[in-house]
Amino acid sequence: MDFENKVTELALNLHKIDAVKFGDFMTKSGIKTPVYFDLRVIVSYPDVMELITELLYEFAVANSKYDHVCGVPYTALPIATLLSVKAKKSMLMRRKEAKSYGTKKMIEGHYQTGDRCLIIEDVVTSGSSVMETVNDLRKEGLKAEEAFIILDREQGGRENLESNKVQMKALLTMTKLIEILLENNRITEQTANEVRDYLQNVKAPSVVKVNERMFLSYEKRAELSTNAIAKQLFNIMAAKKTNLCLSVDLTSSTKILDLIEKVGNHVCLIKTHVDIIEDFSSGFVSSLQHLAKKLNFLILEDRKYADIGHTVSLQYTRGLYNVSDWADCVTCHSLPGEGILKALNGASNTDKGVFLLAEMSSEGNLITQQYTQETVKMAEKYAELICGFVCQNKDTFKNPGIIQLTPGVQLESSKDNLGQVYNTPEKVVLENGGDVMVVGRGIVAAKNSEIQAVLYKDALWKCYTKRISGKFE
Ligand code: 5IU
Repeated sequence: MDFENKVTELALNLHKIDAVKFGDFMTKSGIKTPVYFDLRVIVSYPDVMELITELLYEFAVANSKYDHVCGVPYTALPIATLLSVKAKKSMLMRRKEAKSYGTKKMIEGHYQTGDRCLIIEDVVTSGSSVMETVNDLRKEGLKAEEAFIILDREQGGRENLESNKVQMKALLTMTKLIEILLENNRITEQTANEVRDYLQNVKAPSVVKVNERMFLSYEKRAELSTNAIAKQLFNIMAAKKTNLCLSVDLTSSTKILDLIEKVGNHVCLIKTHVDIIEDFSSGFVSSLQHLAKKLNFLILEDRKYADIGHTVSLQYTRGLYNVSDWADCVTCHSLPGEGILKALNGASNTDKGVFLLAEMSSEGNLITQQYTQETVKMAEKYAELICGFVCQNKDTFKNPGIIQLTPGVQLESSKDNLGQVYNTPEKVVLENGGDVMVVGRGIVAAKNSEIQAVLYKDALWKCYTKRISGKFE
């Protein structure tokens, strides 16, 4: 049987086993539809499974260059399995939920960075399910650029996938399916027309281009910020051409001020831990502020507040350090719940920002994917307060007005002996989506910190310009 005949047989079979139904249905997103697909039933029909496998194999898989196949959970999993066996190629499995204990692996199976992975899916409407799998594979450094699917509903999925650099090939389109069923008298002309009208009129919402912020300039993003400090920081970065934040983890105020005097021109943000300074004084704070004005950078106190709202409001506005008096922004955990944001929100009359901790750079930290997602959600109500997230991944959030502050950066990837993990500028900016990169010991411990700061500044800025040019993949 030739390919066309097999496709016809598949269409007729899908109809026969009720994997495609006509009538009045509601889609997941609440839109009325005259046609409904449920390919989950195919597992009960080995002949149909075999036919699909053969078709996918002949049509696409046999001619592709790839190292693995990966099905979009769940319907496509058994199909991917059959294909993997038929093609004698490895299969990878994507989890829907990350395990909460042990390794936080989303992808099961053995693979190497840079391996190519084909995506297998049953039905594509908007393409968002395919993108979830693609994103998880890409996070692992795998290449996912081709998706082979059984049926394209022709409602915008192909375009959405293409705009995310995924080429889609489908065995059947909705138009073709209707044509076959009509020709073989399985549906009436009226049903066919209803479906055609529906296709003309109803497009799936476009999937937000993954990480639009990855391609937008800092100037543009300043316009999109709802927090005044994020706006300022974006503008400083654009003006000074630097996305480097120096973490001045020194314990003497003179040493800190001396260092900032040398490198302040090359950074957009200075990050402090004032509680490690042995000779802290209000004089130190005024000198720091003076330098910030003179050299045009903002000040982030990396306090990582983590208590109940009431306590945090006292910690922020009172005590020896009186942080709210001088820091443009602070870091804060989401762990205690929203009260902590309420406390920080109400605490100052001047423009302030909060970087909320969504992920950490240290090995074995207990933050789970769900915690990260809930953290991002928690921030939504505080658009005027949140200037960014401290995180490690480009998919943590999408809002381009918000800043991804990423620590754990050195020119070479490495670790320290207390669990800190360092990534290179390329990895952090191009792959992981860092907007402002925090460098501490990479500069502070150098023999000549100014030369080193310039090295970091140039390397990081080069990655950013490459990133917004979109030519990095
Ligand atoms: N920092 C991290 N990782 C994190 C968070 C904060 O390293 O996940 I949240 C802080 C700790 C230190 C600085 O002050 O960023 C990084 O310094 P080094 O580049 O010296 O490791």
